[in-house]
Amino acid sequence: MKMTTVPPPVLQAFGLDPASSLENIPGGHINDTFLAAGQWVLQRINHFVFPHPEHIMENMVGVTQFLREKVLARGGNPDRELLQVVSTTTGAPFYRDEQGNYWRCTRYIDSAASYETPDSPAMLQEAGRAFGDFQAMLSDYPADSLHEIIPDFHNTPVRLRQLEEAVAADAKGRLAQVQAELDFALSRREHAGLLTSLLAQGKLPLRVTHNDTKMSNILFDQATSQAVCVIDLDTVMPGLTAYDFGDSIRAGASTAAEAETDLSKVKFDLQLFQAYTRGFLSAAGAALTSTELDTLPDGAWTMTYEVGVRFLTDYLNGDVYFRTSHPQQNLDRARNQFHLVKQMEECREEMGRIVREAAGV
Ligand code: GN1
Ligand code: MG
Repeated sequence: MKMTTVPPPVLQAFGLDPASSLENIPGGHINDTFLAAGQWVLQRINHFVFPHPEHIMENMVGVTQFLREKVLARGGNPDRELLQVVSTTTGAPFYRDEQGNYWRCTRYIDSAASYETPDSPAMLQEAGRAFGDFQAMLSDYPADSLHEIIPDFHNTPVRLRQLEEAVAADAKGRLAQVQAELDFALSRREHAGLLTSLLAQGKLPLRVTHNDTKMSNILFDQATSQAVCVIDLDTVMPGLTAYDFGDSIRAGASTAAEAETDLSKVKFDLQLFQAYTRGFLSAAGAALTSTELDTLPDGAWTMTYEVGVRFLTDYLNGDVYFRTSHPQQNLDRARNQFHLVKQMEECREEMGRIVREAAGV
C-alpha cells in the first residue's frame, strides 16, 4: 500500500526533527518517496518487490563509496554527482519501523530535476553519456560482492513463463480482455531469448549494470542542463550492457511517456535513438565488444518487450507489483510498450547502422 506520510519515529531514527516539513516526491512504480525539511530524501523500500532491502542497502553503500573515490580522482564533486546514503543515529544504512517497513535516507540534490521524456535530442544524449559513464566507472567494481537483488530480473524467457503462469491462473478473470496483447507477446517468444542465450553461450560479457536506466533516473542540473547524477540504485547488479542501453531507449526514444494511453502519440524516434546512442557510446563504447555493439538494438527491443510482458502479467495478477492509479493502467502500459516494440521491429536495420556509425566501426 502507498504510504502518504513518514511516521515521526522514522525521522527521528535518521536524527531529523520529527516535525520536519514533508513533501511527497511522485514518480516510480515501487517505492514511496518523500522530501523532509527540504534536504533529505526518505524512501520506504517496497519489501514485497524487494524481499531483502538490507541487500539493496549493502550494494548501494558499496557502489557509492567506490564511485566516490573515482569521482574525487577525476576532480568531480561527489556530493552532487552521487547519491549519499545517510545512516541512522545508530550507524545503520536503513531503519525498520514498528510496522516492519524499511526506510532509507539520502541527501537531496538541489537545483536538479528529473524528466519522464527528453525535451530535446541533446538532453537524451546527455542521459546516454551519464549512464555510459556510470557503467564505465563500475567496470572494475568487484561484481561478486554484489547481491543479486531480484533473481532473473532481466531474464526475458523467465518473464514470459511468469506471464503464462498468470494466464493459467487468471486470478482476476481478466484473460478475455487481453487476448490481442497475449497473442502479440507469445508470437515473439523465439526472439525473447536472444540475449539470455548469447550470455549462456559465453558470447556476451556480464558487467555491473544499473538495470533501471529510464530517463527519469537521471538528475539534470537546472542551470547547466547537464546530467549530474544517476539515481535509483536499487537494481545495480551484474547484467548486460544491452539491458542498460535498451531500457533507456524504450523510455527515452519514445515521443510519449510510458503512461500515455493515446497510442497515436507514441512514436519510436530514430533521431532520439541516435542521440542516446552517441552519448552512451562516447562514455562506454571503448570497452564494448563487437557482439555487445551488435546486440544494442536487440537490447532496446528486448527491454521494451519485457516490460510490456511484465505489465501484462501484473494486470492479469490483479496489479500486485506495479503501482497503478486507474483500473486498467497496467494493460494500458503494456499496450504502450508493445506499440513501441512493433515500431522497433520496423527499424532494426537502421538502428544497427546508427550504432555502427556512432561506434565508428
Ligand atoms: C519499475 O519503480 P521504478 O519506476 O523505478 C521497475 C522497472 C521498470 C519500471 C517501468 C524493481 O521501476 O524494472 O522498468 O518500473 N522496477 C522494479 O517504469 O521492478
Ligand atoms: Mg527503479
